[in-house]
Amino acid sequence: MKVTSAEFIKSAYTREHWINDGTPEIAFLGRSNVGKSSLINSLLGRKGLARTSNTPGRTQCINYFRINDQFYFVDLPGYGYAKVSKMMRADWGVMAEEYLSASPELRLCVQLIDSRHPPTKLDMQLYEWLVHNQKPFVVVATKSDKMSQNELSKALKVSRSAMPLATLLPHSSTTGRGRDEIWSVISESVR
Ligand SMILES: Nc1nc2c(ncn2[C@@H]2O[C@H](COP(=O)(O)OP(=O)(O)OP(=O)(O)O)[C@@H](O)[C@H]2O)c(=O)[nH]1
Ligand SMILES: [Mg+2]
Repeated sequence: MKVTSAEFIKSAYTREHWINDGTPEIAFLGRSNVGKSSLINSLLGRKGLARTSNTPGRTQCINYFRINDQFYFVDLPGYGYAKVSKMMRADWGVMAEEYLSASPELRLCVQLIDSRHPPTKLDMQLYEWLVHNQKPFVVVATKSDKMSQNELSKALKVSRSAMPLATLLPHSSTTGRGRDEIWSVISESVR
């Protein structure tokens, strides 16, 4: 897809601020620091549009980006960051489930996992929730540049067998690997 416009719209901290204007949404979900914001920037070819950081757990709100005046990319907070309180960890599940259930125009969930590791317990919980609730989703294995081709193939095999019902695509925001494949899944979902 050719990105002709990509614009940050807003950060929503509470449910009243979620957008529900009939525009299709693509949501990005994964543990904190897995590379959600980097994937969004890579797909859009805009370096600093979604804020990336070395401090996990930075994004605590839902960020909306309007693409080609056609659909939204929705950057959700990351889960599984050990240093946030137990309370906030429980909140993540509630917020995410609420968002995923309350967004009628949600066309695709992009679940991110770290390509170097097998899916974590929380990754598996999200995957199972998506399958159980019949949400259209694709799994992206991030940071694929951090391994050799051989290591990557082995790691992808492990993740694919843990998530047999998922389409799993490797990506790297440094090399751009996987961008076209991910875009074709996204384009299909908003057609
Ligand atoms: N080498 C490499 N580093 C990456 C890649 N994707 C993300 N990173 C790095 O990983 C760190 C976290 O990336 P973010 O995109 O901020 O992760 P996030 O999931 O948005 O994190 P939160 O918003 O805190 O939940 C940053 O230092 C990125 O530069 C990648 O494909 N390759
Ligand atoms: Mg982020």
